[in-house]
Amino acid sequence: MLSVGIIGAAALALTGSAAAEQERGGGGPQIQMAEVNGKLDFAGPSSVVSGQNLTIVNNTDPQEVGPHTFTLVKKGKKPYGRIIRAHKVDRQSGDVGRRSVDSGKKGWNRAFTFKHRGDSWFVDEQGDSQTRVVSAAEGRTIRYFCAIHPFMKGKFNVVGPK
Ligand SMILES: [Cu+2]
Repeated sequence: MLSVGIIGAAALALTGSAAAEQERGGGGPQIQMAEVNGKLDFAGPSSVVSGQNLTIVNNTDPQEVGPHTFTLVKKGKKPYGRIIRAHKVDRQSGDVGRRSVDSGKKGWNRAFTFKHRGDSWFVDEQGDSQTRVVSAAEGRTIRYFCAIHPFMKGKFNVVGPK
């Protein structure tokens, strides 16, 4: 899926931001929005412990690549209309009225579907981050994508404490 070069660069990006996170007294897993070898993608862990804080970080330049969302979804067709409405996007100006959408239990747990709202975060600043607890139960698979660059996507398994 990813070349060795991409993994290496992503690991470097993760190392740098992990250090910054530790300076802020944070820690915990992160998912980066990154541009690696000229390609936008998410870089994050394949599993996260239920109840742990998960931070999403934008490491790209919005002037060059535009904003992103980190939006929980399911497989298949994506409910763009519902995502756009949940973020209160003004269709004329493109302004985003609500950056953070937290549905269901507080924290990362609920995917957007054609029936209901899910969890999502909109970001248009480089270096900006958002932390929420992973409130999804152990055994779930969380899938996410960027509603602005739908080829940006990833998933992680929610696991129990070791
Ligand atoms: Cu994006």
